[in-house]
Amino acid sequence: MTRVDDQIYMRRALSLAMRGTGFTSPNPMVGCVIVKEGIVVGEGYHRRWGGPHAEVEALSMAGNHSFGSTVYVTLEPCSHRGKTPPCAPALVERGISRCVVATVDPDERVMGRGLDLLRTSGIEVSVGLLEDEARWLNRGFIKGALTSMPWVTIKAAVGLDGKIALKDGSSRWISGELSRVKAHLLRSQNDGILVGKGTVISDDPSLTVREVAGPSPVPVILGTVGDDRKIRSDSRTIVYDDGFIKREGLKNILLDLHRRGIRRLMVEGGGAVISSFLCEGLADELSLFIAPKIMGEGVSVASCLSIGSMEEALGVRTLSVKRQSEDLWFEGVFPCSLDL
Ligand code: AOF
Ligand code: ZN
Repeated sequence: MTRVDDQIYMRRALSLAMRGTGFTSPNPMVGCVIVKEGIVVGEGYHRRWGGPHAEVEALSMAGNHSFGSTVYVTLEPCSHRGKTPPCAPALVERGISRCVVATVDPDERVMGRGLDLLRTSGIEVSVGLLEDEARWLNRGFIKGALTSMPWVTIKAAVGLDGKIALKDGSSRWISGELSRVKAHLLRSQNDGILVGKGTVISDDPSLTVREVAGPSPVPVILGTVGDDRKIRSDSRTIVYDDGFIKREGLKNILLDLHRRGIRRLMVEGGGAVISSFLCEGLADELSLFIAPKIMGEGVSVASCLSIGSMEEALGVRTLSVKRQSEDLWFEGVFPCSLDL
């Protein structure tokens, strides 16, 4: 049964979870709030991979107030011993009465076992409050658990006529300053950032997060490029050479990136690379900055995608359209994406 205040506390737990953005992967972001007699007695979130889980932080803040309390947690409390002791038994030990969970943990070591343990210990459990928000927040973690591939977001800046570059390849700058800051924020939410060798050769991008605070994702290059490129100065850079791409294909590259701990991957171009992700149905999300400029002849965002008829055009489900100063920012999901 959901109570009136449950939503408020779960929202708080979700906003705590978000503080872990960029630092928890390949673990999920998780937030926890403990409430006793209408008073918040404990709060916590998973701050970084390998660190204490959200519930443990919140329990330690609550002290003895945990007895008889209600616990709000954005992900099912874990039942396994990983790098840290399991949370569900800790909640039982600390005498909580009720546990409100946003969504189950798809990790095969947990998958409902945490909830079972709470229930068999006599704790009232409810699942599904603000579930859509909780699943969306951890879409990389959830897709990873289900498919062993990262969640792929195509990000591009285009003019009004959908071009990502002029005929001669120049693209600096299409979108305005505010959009570029936003793009850096998006980068920091991803564990990896992938570009094709064409982009590395022509633009020499550094692909770092500079405009906002936050970690820089691991650079991933499709194709061989020279050592003089800025991106090569990052020791974490992953390069798939031309032979590997031909032999293994994009899907295996995604499986490999997941093995390396990447749960969210941003694909930043160019047109050929974006087209191949779209062609193979491997893209989940689109984040498009649209600048009020007509660019004329040039490279279109999906330049190598050949569509035979309008019925076959790739539909995108719109999530939001926002204004960023003079630009528009479109966010959507592709039909082949998991239904999160
Ligand atoms: C929770 N609360 O705050 C998190 C959970 O290696 P470990 O010990 O950090 O365990 C990682 C797994 O634990 C991860 O795959 C997911 O199933 C769960 N994460 N669970 O109860 C948390 N971060
Ligand atoms: Zn845990």
